[in-house]
This record gives sequence, C-alpha cells and structure tokens, in this order.
Amino acid sequence: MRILSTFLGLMAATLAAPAIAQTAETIGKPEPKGLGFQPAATELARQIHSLDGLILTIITLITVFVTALLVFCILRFNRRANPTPGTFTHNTPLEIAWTVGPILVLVLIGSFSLPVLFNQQEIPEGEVHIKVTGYQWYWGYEYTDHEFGFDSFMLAKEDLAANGYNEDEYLLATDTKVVVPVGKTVVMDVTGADVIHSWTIPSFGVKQDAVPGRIAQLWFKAEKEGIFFGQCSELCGKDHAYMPITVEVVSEDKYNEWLKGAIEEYAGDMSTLPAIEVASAD
Ligand SMILES: [Cu+2]
Repeated sequence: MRILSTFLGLMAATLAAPAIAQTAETIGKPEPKGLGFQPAATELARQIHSLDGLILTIITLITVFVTALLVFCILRFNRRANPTPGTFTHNTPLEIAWTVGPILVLVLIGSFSLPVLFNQQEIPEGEVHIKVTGYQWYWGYEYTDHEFGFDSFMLAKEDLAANGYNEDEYLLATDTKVVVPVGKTVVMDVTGADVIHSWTIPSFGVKQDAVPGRIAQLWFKAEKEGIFFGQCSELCGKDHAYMPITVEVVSEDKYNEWLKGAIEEYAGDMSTLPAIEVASAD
C-alpha cells in the first residue's frame, strides 16, 4: 500500500512539474538528406508551401521555354543552316511581347504572394502572449499574461535521453521549452538583448529577426500537437549554432496544467490562471 501511494505521489509530482517529460511526437525537425519543407502545422506554413509550389512551377516553365528557344536558335540560325543572316534590328511586336509577358508573370506572382505576406504581417488578436528575447547564446521567454519567464538553453548530448529526446535531436532540444495550446492564436513579441538573433519554427512558417531596441511581432496558430524545433537564424556570434528553439504544442487541458506548474516554479501570478478547472491527472 505504501509503495502504491509513493508511486502515485511520484506520478502526481511528475505530472505537476512544468518540464513535462517529453513523450509527444516530434513533428517539426530537419531530416538527414531531407528535401523540401518540414511538415506544415499552421495555415501560414501551408500558404508558404503552396506559394513555393506555384513559383517553382512558373520558374520551371520559364526555364524550359528559354532553353527551348536557345536550342531552336542554335540549330536554326547557325552559320551552316543560315549562311546569310538577317540585318534588321527591331521587331516591335516581339519587343512588346517580351515586355508585357514578364509583367504579367510578376503580377501573377504578386497576386498570390502579397496576401500570404499580409497574412503573416497583420498580427491578429492573440489568445496567448509570449515575449521572446535572444541572448548570446540562448533564448528567454516571458509569458506576459501570467507574469513569469524562463530561459531556454540547449541540452548537452548526455542530457538528451534524461529529458526524453533522441540522440539525433542534439542541437535542437532545449532544457525548457515553449509550451503553447493547440488551436489558439499565439502572438510573440520578439527582441534581442545584445546582437541580432532570429526566432523561427519552420513548421509554423514563422521567422522573425530579434533586433536589440526594437520589438517585432509574429503570430501562429498551431493545428497539431507535438514537438517542433527551430534554430537561431541570424548569425549572432560564436555559439550561434548552439541556441536552438523547442516548442511543444499541447491540448488546452495539458496547457493549463503546465501553466499552473510553471507559475508556481517561476513565481508568476496565480490569479491569472484560466478559470477553467485544471484537468485531474486520472
Ligand atoms: Cu544566432
């Protein structure tokens, strides 16, 4: 009986700790020899992927067309096939065509890319607010709604397993992570404390320079629960490669539970906890 209660106590302690042992599925991470993008977990990322597909198609068609023209000219107008070359210098219809054609292509690309850009840059009303600060060489996070914050350092190789990460997640996994609820709009204020850094999660389709003295914003609404990785994306000094980003997207219940533990651990404001009953751990 005592063993059972000790076990249950341990279980409860484990569940209450803010650093939830990492058991979630890893979704956003670079793969060896990977081509293309990491899987999209937000509308923003999906839009970026389809824009990439569209532009790649346009580029391919243009490249094939120009190559075909070149080959045609080489075969048709070489000295042997065409011994007496034409002496005209202008062809008005052709010049209009090669001016108007590219304009139309650019307008087409713009009509698809500008809405995607505006969607990223027009920051919606956030449900969760996090301030992220880049330091040489780690990230600091403040949950401004709940008045607590913590720093996030890269895990050493020997600490990966103890924190529930695989060996190939070295250089990606951090000791503490950003925890956000699934399906909620998260707005982040991004800044730098010393030099310029850049915060990104490729699967979310977000990347924002963290510039000292300025606050920039980014937003995302994650649609899948799981672990997502990013890395500082602005060369910021000797340990630039060692300040990764780990985000865990969890259910709302799990988020509230984490929030409660984090407010306790980092001395946040308990009164800011959502009124919803925190799910019991059974
Ligand atoms: Cu950096």
